[in-house]
Amino acid sequence: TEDGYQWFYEGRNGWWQYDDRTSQDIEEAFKKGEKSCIILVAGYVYVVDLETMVQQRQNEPSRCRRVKRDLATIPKKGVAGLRIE
Ligand code: V3L
Repeated sequence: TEDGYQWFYEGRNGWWQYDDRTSQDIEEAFKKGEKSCIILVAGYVYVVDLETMVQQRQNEPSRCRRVKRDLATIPKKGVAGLRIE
């Protein structure tokens, strides 16, 4: 975002940045004070819960990861599964 913040989801030993479009959608919901945001990941519907700060696959909620809003400059594994070495 313009203020330098991005959205991240948890990997095995670090954080992945959401792709830009999805991060923008989550940020918009967050700024509006919405409780959750629906996103699409590789054809699957996920709910990002902005109160508990997790994402869960809609029809398989055991697929659950923590999410966070943090500065774009933090150490990260990559963006949406694309590693930065
Ligand atoms: N954006 C992109 N891919 C995602 C997202 C998302 N928001 N959520 C889940 N996936 P699950 P390490 C992740 C992918 O939660 O080595 C990373 O992006 C998820 O990809 O069970 O553990 C890496 O590509 C996983 O492949 O629904 O840090 C990969 O894991 C798949 O959806 C390995 O990362 C199922 O996730």
